[in-house]
Amino acid sequence: MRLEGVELRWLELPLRQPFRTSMGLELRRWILLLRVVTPDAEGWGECVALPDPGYSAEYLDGAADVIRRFLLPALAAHGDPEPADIAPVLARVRGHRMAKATVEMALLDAWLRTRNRSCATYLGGTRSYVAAGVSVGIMDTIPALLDAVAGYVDEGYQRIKLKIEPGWDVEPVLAVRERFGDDIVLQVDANAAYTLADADRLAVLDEFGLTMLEQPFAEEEIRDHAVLARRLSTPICLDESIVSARAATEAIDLGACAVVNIKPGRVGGLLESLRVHDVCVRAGIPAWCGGMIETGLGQAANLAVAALPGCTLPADIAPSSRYFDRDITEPIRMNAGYIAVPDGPGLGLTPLPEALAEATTGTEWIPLR
Ligand code: OSB
Ligand code: MG
Repeated sequence: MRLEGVELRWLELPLRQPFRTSMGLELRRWILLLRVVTPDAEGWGECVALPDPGYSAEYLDGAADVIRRFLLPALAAHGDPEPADIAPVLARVRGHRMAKATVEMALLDAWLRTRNRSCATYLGGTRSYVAAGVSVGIMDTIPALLDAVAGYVDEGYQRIKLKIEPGWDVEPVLAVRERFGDDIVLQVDANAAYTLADADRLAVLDEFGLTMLEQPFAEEEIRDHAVLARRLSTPICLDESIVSARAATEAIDLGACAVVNIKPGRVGGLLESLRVHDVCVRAGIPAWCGGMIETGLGQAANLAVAALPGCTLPADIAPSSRYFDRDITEPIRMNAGYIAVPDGPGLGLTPLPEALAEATTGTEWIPLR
């Protein structure tokens, strides 16, 4: 695939509701897009890094810097990469997986468009609809949380995920179970806010029939997750810790998780996501596709992952209206709790010029020849 150049594009999109997690409060989403231009097609990538290094070590301006200074020159030096070449060419840069995933997503989109193939079929997706889950931020009060959850249950989401942190864990879960009963599928996500010293507190969550407890401890604390997993009946899911297929294999082998959250950005791209998926299938571990409050572009890529046969649990994929007044693509829609996997060429969605222009705060063109 011949690369003419790429455009970096910065966006700012107000969030419809503030989103608070143990990492902080988000009122708007700053986004970096990468548009790659080839003679035959353009492709789009979305960087999922947040502005601050609170979820993982990566952050938005750092990702832009790595893309500009290290990833693009490596690609340009290689010449005409095919999808399978991208990760090996970028491997001389350590880490920076979200930055690498942005580049791979754009190149893969262009490559697939040239071949008139969809990303979901290319990866091996077997689902045309994906069960949608909602990730509910930390609220100021329990009544505010119950109101929010009531709205999501009415909208038809297939499962509810509550963000938790010390001081906001057992009480909100108890309140949601009391109000909505045992029929709703409920899980919690701590974004690494606890340590093994909190094991007694976390064990109380076993009373509530949660589908999973996601990432209680820090990214590198695999052994502590394994210790907790032996104490709790609630399945442990890892998000931040699963940075690669190799990391997934080791976490599963060590008994640190019984469920895996797959995020293309966190593992360095869609092809590595497929490898993580395959590790889970071989181990008999259910997987699901996580989210990072993406635009329709990022959600289109996530939908391709969520369509894989081993992604058997509801995804953190929600309609555009959950996040933004106006998405930059045709809006992602939910129908009775399900979202259609795009089946058009490439990602199947492209930015709408007017919506894109409205959200854009800056652009930079980088020629590659
Ligand atoms: O841990 O899954 C996470 C958002 C930003 C960073 C980390 C996470 C999240 C979410 C949002 O939970 C899920 C979504 O995109 O709806
Ligand atoms: Mg998570």
